Amino acid sequence: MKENTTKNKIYLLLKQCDGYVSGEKISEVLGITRSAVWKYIKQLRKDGYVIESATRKGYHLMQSSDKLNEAELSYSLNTKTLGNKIIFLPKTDSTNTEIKRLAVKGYAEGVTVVAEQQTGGKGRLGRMWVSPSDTGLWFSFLLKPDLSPLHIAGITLACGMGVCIAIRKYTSLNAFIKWPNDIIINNKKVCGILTEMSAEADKINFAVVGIGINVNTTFFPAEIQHKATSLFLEKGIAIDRKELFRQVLTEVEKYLNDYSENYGIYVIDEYKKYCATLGRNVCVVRGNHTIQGKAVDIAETGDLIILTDDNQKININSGEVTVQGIY
Ligand code: BT5
Repeated sequence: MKENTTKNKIYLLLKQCDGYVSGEKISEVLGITRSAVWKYIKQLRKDGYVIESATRKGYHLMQSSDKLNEAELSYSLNTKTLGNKIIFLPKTDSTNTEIKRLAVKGYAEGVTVVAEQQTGGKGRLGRMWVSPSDTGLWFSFLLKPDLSPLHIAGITLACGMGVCIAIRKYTSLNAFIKWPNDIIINNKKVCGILTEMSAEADKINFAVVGIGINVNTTFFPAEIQHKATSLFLEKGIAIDRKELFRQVLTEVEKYLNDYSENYGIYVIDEYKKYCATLGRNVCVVRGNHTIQGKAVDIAETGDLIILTDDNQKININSGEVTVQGIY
């Protein structure tokens, strides 16, 4: 951990400086020997950073790597709570599971785990989330909201709103939301959100929100090729994952705060503007029968309201919804 921190500090010193930084200055600022500085420079190069060295001038960071690390992820992050502590893991089973482990250890609200790769990425209802290395953003954060478990759906919707807006602002792509929480572009899924919670009858003990975004993915396994896309595939250029991460946390925090303060009135209104499900024909599986109808509204609770083919309005709060024209 200490090694990592020193390496990150050297990285930040180089990043914040336009030209060369001498080895002497780095060793003075960080209180380490010149040979230790050299050791960390070699490690940074191994991580993919291009760092030039010149006699008597020192070191110059030429090019940032696309590798994720704690220092880069938190660099100029202006959120108050989300990401107040960032833990980066090169590989883990699932960042949601990791956050649950931290919650049990008593970690504070806002702690965020980012993984380069997930070996057991989870979707809802035991489904799998494909999370290969070097391409996506797979992360989760811990919330301790002063809300009843009835509000958990609203929390997910607020997070979906935040991701949708961050993607729009950062990439100018026309992202929409497929209810409840898939972010789609050109009718294909670019992001999924998994919210889990530990709760009592009237109180959420903690909630874990996990967000998976296909950022620079170029290839998907055959079984999801028809429905998955990435920001790279849609935009045609590689996207800076760290900058996108910061934007997503910023927007998500904004919508979450708003949700806690106003119980979703504003969030739901905004959500409706970006919800691709509304106005389309849908099919919902409930137990062993299916309901056909048109998605007409989103309730304040976050439920999807459907006008059935026999003219009844029903609220859907979970279950699989197939949306005509999407997937
Ligand atoms: C979701 O579930 O969409 C929630 C996904 C949440 C993933 C994040 S990553 C960080 C955190 N840690 C975790 O372990 N999970 C969270 P659901 O609506 O059930 O959708 C799952 C379905 O999406 C799968 O059955 C596939 O059909 C499809 N899918 C799997 N991987 C995908 C990918 N990378 N891109 C697009 N679609 C995918």
